[in-house]
Amino acid sequence: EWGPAPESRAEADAWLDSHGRRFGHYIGGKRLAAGETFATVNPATGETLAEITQGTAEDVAQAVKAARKAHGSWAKSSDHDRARVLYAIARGLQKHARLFAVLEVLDTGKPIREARDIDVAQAARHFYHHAGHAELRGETHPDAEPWGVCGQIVPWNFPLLMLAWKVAPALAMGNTVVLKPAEWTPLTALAFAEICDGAGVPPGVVNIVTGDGATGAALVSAEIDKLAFTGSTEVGRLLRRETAGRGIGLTLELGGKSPYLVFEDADIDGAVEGLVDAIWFNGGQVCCAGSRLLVQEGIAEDVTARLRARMARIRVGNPLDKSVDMGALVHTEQKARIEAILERTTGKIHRGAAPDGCYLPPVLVTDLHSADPLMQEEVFGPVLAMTTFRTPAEAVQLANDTTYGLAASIWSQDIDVALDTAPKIDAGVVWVNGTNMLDAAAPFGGLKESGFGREGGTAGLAAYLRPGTGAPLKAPKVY
Ligand code: TXE
Repeated sequence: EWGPAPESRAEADAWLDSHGRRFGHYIGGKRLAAGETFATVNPATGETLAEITQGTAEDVAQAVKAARKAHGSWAKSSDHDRARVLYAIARGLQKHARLFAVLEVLDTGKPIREARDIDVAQAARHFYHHAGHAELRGETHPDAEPWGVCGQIVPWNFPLLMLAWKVAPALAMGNTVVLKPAEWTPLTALAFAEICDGAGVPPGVVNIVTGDGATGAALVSAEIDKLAFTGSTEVGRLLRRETAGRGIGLTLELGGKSPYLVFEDADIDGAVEGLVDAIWFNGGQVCCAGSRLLVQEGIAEDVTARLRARMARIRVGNPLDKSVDMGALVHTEQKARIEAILERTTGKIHRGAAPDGCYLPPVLVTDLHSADPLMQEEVFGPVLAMTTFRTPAEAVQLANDTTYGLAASIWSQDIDVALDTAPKIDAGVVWVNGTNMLDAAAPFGGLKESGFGREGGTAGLAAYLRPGTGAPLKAPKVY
């Protein structure tokens, strides 16, 4: 069904039209009338897709109140009942996979293949996974309680998937949520509200308030019990200060400058193919993108040559075209920001090909000094910065020469080299002969300036619970 022709946007357009292309917030199970609005734009075409309501502090307070009201009975509902709702959400996402995938493509510019196979598929997977955990909560966390009302703020690079990362564990553990999507990409969160209705989510358990950073700031200072944020390190730092001393739960998933180490005994073709995924997946707009390539000196020329040949075959263009590897950047502002960084670099720039418009080609920058901004700053675009190392010790030193610590990849055919290097790298996750391997069952999060706390796995569940303060839950029945 998802054949070779460009994916049709008819269903997505019909859905937008059915809302008059104007959206209000989703609060207490109701879609409110639109207030003052801003436009959300398709970066690939420049067209306005819809008008979105700019949430005020009053709107946020109303949503938090609805979430508070819903919390008592949701927290007390049986584990099985919450699991049933989460399974229904997962099935709803799968049933409407095409609508969600195309909406995501229109709003973000990412290629349809990724939206379909990763964003939507993984979002459903997160709800299935956490449905299982909801079912077992009484048994696995008998003494813990949900936090209560969770404020959740997500970025524009994986709008639906980041929503799933946050909403699924929160609901599974008995919390209610107020989620604010990013201002550039609010559409899938708004469509998700309809999945909640269809899945029997009680009114007020999930609330979506749209708006920009000011709306986010209002949510942070509202009467929430826990804050979960994914976004820039700059805002993350601010939020840590802002929430200190309030006794609320906090998880932050921030930026990165992840190293990608290729040792001279590595399978070079494998490592080059891995790089396509590490840095050009979603145009490099990925927090754990392998954006710093560190290659052992003896193979540097060979790696560069094969990488440049591979870059030339990356197809950049219309994100709805199923054969496209890299779509548009999320916004013209991002393109301008990235071009400015490239202008400042002293390195040698190698570019692939890209159409005019809000596109950038795959870019490789070589001959870099470790102090060059490209080796230090998060670009959040399709730009790979490369340098070389001589010894494994130097590789580790370079890998850790960053304020970030989100992820790392090590490529070597020698298990001793790989296992000796991995624990020396300061990163929340280290992949060996692979990259971007993420799963709902595995905890993800950063060290250093990359974040605080974990999402996914049992550590991610724990972040949505606090030690019990009231009467202990009934002990699980022993048969
Ligand atoms: O992030 P922001 P932006 C990095 C990446 C990117 C840069 C800027 O380098 O180029 O950050 O992106 C909301 N209080 N990452 O400007 O501003 C905002 O509305 C509360 C890495 O998009 O952090 C949005 O919903 N909320 C990253 C969300 O925070 C605030 C993903 C993220 O926006 C707020 C995205 C405030 N004061 C960008 N200000 C990753 N780790 O994946 C903004 N927001």
